[in-house]
Amino acid sequence: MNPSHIEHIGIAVTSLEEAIPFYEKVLGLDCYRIEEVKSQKVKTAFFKVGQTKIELLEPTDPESPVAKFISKKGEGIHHIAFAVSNINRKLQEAEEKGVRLIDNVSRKGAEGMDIGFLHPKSTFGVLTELCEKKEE
Ligand code: CMX
Repeated sequence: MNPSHIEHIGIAVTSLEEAIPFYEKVLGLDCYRIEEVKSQKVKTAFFKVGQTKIELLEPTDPESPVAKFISKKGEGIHHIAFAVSNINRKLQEAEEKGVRLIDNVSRKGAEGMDIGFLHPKSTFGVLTELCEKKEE
């Protein structure tokens, strides 16, 4: 897999409006982007910490994965995303090694990245995302 770095940590929150001030006013980070990802039924807010980002996730639909996560486990760390190259080959390699995939092929996520998820039941309880930035 050889990820180059942790691209982002996804944190589920019920309200971006309520959560953003903690990251800005207490941690002193800058919210540089807010984006709705319709396919994932979330609104996201991004902060950079070195090479890694914090991605806050607010559900936009009560049936969305993030809404279900919050109602079951409460707000908190939702997933970890690793930056990889050749994402579709990496997803295939994970499957060949016995990992259950959520996405067999990558799809578009926030910031135009290609993303694919590994199932938390195969990854010791941590929803794991692979993501790849396509050159513009
Ligand atoms: N981390 C760890 N475990 C999780 C989890 C998460 N984020 N989300 C769900 N689970 C666990 C549940 O607790 C549950 O465990 P138990 O069976 O032990 O109770 C199990 O997975 C099944 O969960 P569920 O609530 O029944 O939900 P579904 O099976 O319908 O969906 C999952 C689970 C992971 C397949 C789904 O949430 C998914 O496809 N996630 C990937 C997409 C996503 O999360 N997108 C939002 C982020 C988008 C972005 O970054 O842009």
